[in-house]
Amino acid sequence: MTATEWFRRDRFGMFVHWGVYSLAARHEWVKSRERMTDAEYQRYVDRFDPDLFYPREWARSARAAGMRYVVLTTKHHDGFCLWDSALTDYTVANTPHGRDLLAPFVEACRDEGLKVGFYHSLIDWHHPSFPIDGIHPQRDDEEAKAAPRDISQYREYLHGQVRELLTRYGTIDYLFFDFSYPGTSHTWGGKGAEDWGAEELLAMVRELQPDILVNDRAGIPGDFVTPEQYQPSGPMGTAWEACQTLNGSWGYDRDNFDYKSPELLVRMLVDGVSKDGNLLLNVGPTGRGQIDPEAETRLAAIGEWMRLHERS
Ligand code: FUL
Repeated sequence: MTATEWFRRDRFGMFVHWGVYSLAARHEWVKSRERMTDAEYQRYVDRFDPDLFYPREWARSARAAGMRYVVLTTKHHDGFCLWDSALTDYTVANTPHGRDLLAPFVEACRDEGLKVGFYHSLIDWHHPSFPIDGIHPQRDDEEAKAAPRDISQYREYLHGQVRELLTRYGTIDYLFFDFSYPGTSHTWGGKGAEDWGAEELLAMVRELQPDILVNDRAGIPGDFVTPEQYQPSGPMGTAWEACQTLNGSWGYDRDNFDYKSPELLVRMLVDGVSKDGNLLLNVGPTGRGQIDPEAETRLAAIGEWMRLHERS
């Protein structure tokens, strides 16, 4: 079975947005939204100690909901890494938790028979060479803006980190690069694919993981496209996967109770499948590592619907 075949057969995956922003508990963009400096944001890094991180429970919840793959944020826009990268100190190794989070995640998924996906942000609000654009937390800091920033140094870092991710954890089935929409991430006048070195990056990815599926957000075509928070009106002429939130936020957002109903979530899944697409449904575990009850309830309800309607 080719990679695209499993993807089209499996149809339903779990997206997991999890990082130090989960401790802030008010959206994964909190650093940008509140224009925090690195020093201000450090309070979350210094307190990151997820004592309720049981990836087997995530995997079991995914499996029971009828999901067949799980995609975890290795690094979101804040630049914080969930693995002990040799290329930066800005990692989980330098938190009270002190150890890699990806290995237990990957192992738990495999044990539950789930395919393993990594999300990796192309944007990086911590790396000193990443340009300060209109969404960067330091966008009002004239001194920071005046300092020279050489995107080629960041590009090297990006490639090196992706190499680490694809060589340390065995087979990785899926990679979601995020993101490069002109006019948003590129308000510094960047060139998208060229900035990321997308052609070389993708060639390296395919060399290291020949069967991997890669999305299209590095600015060049990939294996599937990723409509975000909307359902396309029909088949897209290529493999596609809508990514959807439970409550409008990807990262844990404690005071946001604007949840979609289980009925709506099932409809989204059916809608996507009827149009030859997938659904990647997001959960945002708490800073302690737990999928909160609001999310669990919805996953369980979807699982119940699956159980009632499956044919074997
Ligand atoms: C977006 C990001 O900016 C969001 O935070 C989230 O990760 C979503 C899946 O992609 O472009």
